[in-house]
Amino acid sequence: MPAIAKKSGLNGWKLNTEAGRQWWALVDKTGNYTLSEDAFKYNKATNPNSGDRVYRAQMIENMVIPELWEIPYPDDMSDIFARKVFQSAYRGVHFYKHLQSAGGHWPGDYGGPMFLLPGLVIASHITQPPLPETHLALMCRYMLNHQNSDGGWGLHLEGASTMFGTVLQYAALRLLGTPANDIRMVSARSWIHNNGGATTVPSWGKIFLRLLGAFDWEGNISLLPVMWLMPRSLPFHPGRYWCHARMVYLPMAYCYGHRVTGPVTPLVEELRNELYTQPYNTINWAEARNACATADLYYPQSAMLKGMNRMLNVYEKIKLKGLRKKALDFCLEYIDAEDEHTNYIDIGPVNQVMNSVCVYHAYGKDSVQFKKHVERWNDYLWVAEDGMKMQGYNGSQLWDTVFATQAIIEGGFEKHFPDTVERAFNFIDNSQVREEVRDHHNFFRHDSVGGWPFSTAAHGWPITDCSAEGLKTTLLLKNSSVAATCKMHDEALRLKQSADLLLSMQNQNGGWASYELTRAPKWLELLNPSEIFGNIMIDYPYTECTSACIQGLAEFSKHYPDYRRNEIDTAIDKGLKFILSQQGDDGSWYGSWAVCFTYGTWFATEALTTGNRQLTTEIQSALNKAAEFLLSKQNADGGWGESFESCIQKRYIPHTTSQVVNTSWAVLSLMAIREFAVGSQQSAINTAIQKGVELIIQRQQANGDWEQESISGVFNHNCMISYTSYRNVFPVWALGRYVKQNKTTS
Ligand code: LAN
Repeated sequence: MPAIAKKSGLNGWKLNTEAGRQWWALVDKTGNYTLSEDAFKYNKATNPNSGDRVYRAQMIENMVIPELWEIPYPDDMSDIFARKVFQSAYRGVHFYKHLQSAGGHWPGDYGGPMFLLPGLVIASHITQPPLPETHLALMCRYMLNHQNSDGGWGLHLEGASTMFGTVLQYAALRLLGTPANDIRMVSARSWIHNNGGATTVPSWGKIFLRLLGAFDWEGNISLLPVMWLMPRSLPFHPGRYWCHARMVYLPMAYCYGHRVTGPVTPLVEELRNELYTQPYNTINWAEARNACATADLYYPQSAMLKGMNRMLNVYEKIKLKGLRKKALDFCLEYIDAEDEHTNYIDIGPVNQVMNSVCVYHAYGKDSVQFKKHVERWNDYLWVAEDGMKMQGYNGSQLWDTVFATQAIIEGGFEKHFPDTVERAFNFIDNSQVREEVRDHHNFFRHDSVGGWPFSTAAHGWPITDCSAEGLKTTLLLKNSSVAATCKMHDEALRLKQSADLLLSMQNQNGGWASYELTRAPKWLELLNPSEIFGNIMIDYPYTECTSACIQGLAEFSKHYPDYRRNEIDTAIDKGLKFILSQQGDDGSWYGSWAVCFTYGTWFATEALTTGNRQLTTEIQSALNKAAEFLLSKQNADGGWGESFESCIQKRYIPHTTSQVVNTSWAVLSLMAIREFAVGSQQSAINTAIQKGVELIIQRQQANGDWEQESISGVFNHNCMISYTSYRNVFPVWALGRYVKQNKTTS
């Protein structure tokens, strides 16, 4: 354990922000900034999710909690319960406003996956610039904090132990100086050995170990760089992959083709000895190639892929050198373009560190490219009471800001917090993509202008639903009491560009995917080599993305009724049909990006009840079924709670306790549906809403915050991810909707 471990407590860490960019620094211990270390206790046994306490403590230090009598509920609100709801929502917004950055966005912990930080530690070992000394202890603390009681680590922080998680944390902890005889390393090693040793680590783990020099090339599947030179019209051309798969397999192919390996230091030699169940030089690497630990196996490699791999590994021995060089030159050109397009942030945490290794290999450690990469490492790091982690993106800035804004204005709270909303609007305004990136079609990018990214303008990859939420929020603000101060410069042009972009991103089947059109058939999933993620090969249409696009376009048409009206109407109708087609027999919708059916159902029902459409009998019956589904899942305490296992197993699996976030989605959804419900269903819905809202209020803390409960985000069915903002935003949104619907009831 580094010597600095004891010295760098959490009380001196402070988040800096600039135009959405976020980075943590240890401020001068002698400065004014001190908080009690006691505030930052983390206990995995109580809750493996940290509560983002370090950032929150920094922001709420001087917060004064409003007394109930100071909260100004509207004069026409005669119903006692509605007043209570109003006060709770008001406190929720009052608390949350303190977390807003000067630039208008809401920073928050976006951790969860456990395979990201080790990737960075390995990259820094290969490229040798030391990670700042102040960081090392906190990184170790994070990894050790998340060790499971059986000695291993999961794919994500709530997951049961996997070979992927365990081998990577083990290697990273050792690289950061944890001795092999540390009791926690000893138990990690026995987990690894008892479960088959590191030869059974899934393919991405093999790639990381190989870069490090602790795995043999023979044991890796070929990532065939020459695929990039094939005709673009081929259905399996990598330019057709989902952009995340495309951008991760690109640097992987570069490293594979160049056999990039870090320095085999004595420590790496030790890892070779420690990670395997037999001596390193006796391992049968060809056999290891297809081995995957049972604990990890979620999406087995298909027979077709295995067959292809066998052939490709033969090709590797006879490959055409000239062609390989040409392919690798293209890979580097594309890596450079991605770096430039995203200001070296890159689309995500995996290709960020992989590209760092590639440019280090191509241009050297003193190159501008490499230095720019290293600077951006900080954008991915986050400090919370569990230590320093690497996040799933460079943040969720835009996403959190559009949701927070909608949550606040739903109940009219912008009247009470105009500055907060104005600052949020400025952030949204500044985050829209205004220019196309260089040579975007050559590098397989869809158009970007008019879109919004998930994080920051500097990252710049537009996403369908982020764009739609950006558009919708901007327009909703025009109808709010802060319209005068939330004016977008060049609004008509920019919002039309946004609508154009959304229209261009709709698939033939009416659904919207995440970043781009679906570019290849579903069978391409048979080439998914990851073993641990589902649905990564192509960009599939999603209920959530489709719902957001429908809502964005519908709002747009209200404000610009003459602009491409027929096309928008058709797009919305096709989108609604797609959503109807996704409803399960039990009336629910599967959610792909959060846990799980309550999330999907909330999105779907928002779209189906979106104004300015005719309520067809089909929609009516879908809404009735959705209500039945939600009613059937309400717990006796009034809440809803869903386990992340729902995402993995694709069937509803209840959590052991109600969750505030699930409850908020369910209640929001029921409130969207209730005006379309009839007879006895309507009164059942009303009771359910009342009980759900009561639970949300009960769970609120005196300062207006809600406790961090279980993890709520997910990607690719199997990996969970934290959305810290959700525990504040969705309760406020649900309470706000209740206020809106009950303003004048008595
Ligand atoms: C995200 C984060 C945002 C999310 C929403 C906008 C919420 C969603 O509605 C659409 C999909 C999207 C953009 C999304 C896709 C997958 C991401 C990028 C992530 C969950 C963040 C991290 C994850 C990424 C794939 C992690 C790296 C792992 C790989 C398998 C490449």
